[in-house]
Amino acid sequence: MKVYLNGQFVDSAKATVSVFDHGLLYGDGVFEGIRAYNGRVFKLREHIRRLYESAHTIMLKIPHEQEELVEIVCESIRVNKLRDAYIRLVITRGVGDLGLDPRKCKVPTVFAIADRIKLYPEEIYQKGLALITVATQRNVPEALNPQIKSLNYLNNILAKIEAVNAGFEEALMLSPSGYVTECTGENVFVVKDRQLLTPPPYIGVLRGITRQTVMDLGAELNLAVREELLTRHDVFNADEVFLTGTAAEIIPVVTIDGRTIGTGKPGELTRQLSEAFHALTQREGVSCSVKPRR
Ligand code: PXG
Repeated sequence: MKVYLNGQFVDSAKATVSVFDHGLLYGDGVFEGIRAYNGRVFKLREHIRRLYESAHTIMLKIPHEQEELVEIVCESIRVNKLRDAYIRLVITRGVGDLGLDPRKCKVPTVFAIADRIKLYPEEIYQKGLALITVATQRNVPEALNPQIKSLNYLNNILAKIEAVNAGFEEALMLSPSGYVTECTGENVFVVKDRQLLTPPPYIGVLRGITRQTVMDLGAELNLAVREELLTRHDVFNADEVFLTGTAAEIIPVVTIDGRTIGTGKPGELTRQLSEAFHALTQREGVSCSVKPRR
């Protein structure tokens, strides 16, 4: 496998960064997880735009134009001859010294890894997932805004560890006031009386690209789509609950904290949205078979 690293494609074994890189020392950097279907990169420009927004907030200047990053992502799937792929695009503050001052880091580190997509077990799509709420609250936007897709994922990892310790695969994270936020790497949706509801970004969630895609698809299915504050009571009593994310796509949820959601089986609207989502991933996206026009 070839990895893009600071201007060139290198063998994966040689794709290494310095121990003085502040991405490693402090989690000072931003990233995107992107997916290609059948040779086309899904929502690529949306991912690149979000990467620039994350970088802008942390005052990290990406040393490329947006279209150059589009080309780097495309080239990374082309050189590895991948058609269905997962691409991790990362920009760190770069090499500095043993102090967190970002001014010491003169050159950002840029890399892109394109690998085969690791699919979730088919069973969770068929049977649905059991969630547990955890004691670790989602980061508050006033401290570290979850809209910044930063390299600092310990908040999510702590929640994941709690879920796994309790024998569950995924954690539902709450805000300090007890509102539903998101899972460790997925956004949360509720279906209730043909309304499609998801928590608003200000409560502390990533503006997921799959989330936005599903909101658009919900509107096309004539659902009333809204961002709304949700409590545990709301999710326990939903008709359907599902999760969205680039890696996960759409995962039905069938129990939360021991409460059965709806019929206890993946819901009909969840199924319709998944079908519409898969159809979209097959027909949309930036084609990487030829070099895109500048
Ligand atoms: N919330 C959080 C905290 C995330 O990290 C999402 C929601 C979903 O956003 P998108 O834009 O993907 O719909 C994410 C995304 C991984 C992995 O390797 C994680 C994500 C995406 C892709 C891969 O675990 N998180």
